[in-house]
Amino acid sequence: MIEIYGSPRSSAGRCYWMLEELGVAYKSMPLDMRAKEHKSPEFLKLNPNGKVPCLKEDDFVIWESMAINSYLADKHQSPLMGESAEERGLIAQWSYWSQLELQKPLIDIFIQKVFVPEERRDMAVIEKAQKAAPQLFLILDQALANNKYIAGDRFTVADINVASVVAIADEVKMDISNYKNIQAWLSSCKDRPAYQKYESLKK
Ligand SMILES: N[C@@H](CCC(=O)N[C@@H](CS)C(=O)NCC(=O)O)C(=O)O
Repeated sequence: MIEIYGSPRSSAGRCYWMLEELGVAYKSMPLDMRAKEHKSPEFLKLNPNGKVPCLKEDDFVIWESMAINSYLADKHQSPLMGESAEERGLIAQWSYWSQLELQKPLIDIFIQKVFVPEERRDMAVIEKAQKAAPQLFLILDQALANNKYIAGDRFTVADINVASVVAIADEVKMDISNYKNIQAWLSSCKDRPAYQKYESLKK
């Protein structure tokens, strides 16, 4: 049985979405982050980084949310993994890009706004991130001008990965409504029953 550590509200969320897309059985293993269960010796044996998500399936353990998603799609021989070397290349390209480029400014703002008390907030960090984000959203918007989905005309694991990073904009109240192609793509992702199931798990 697949065990997924971390709540659907965390970086594990994209893995819950993936599991729902695949329709496979799994067990949710939420950790009490306030009680630092993610730093417990038992959990550090699974993920030495002390972070969620982490997935355990029998004796196999894997961490890093996007690697987990690729593993799941591959293991279950899902077309979401990509059907050609080119499609798989683009899926990797956009997944890496979303974590290494787009997520950085969004998380910088998130940390300042959610974890740093107002009087200690570093406005320079927020301003730098707010300046960097539009260029990145423009790159994504332009890519979606000709493609219905991230890697072409089919929904793939790249859409799960990238949409879950784009969703951070909402959490930090960044207005991205003027990126029309992103909005159209997001709404087709959100129409998916698996996405709706995953959203319901957050409640
Ligand atoms: N790159 C990792 C990031 C994981 C991550 O930062 N998870 C956060 C929760 S959203 C966490 O566990 N933080 C606890 C900590 O850093 O101590 C992934 O995508 O899996």
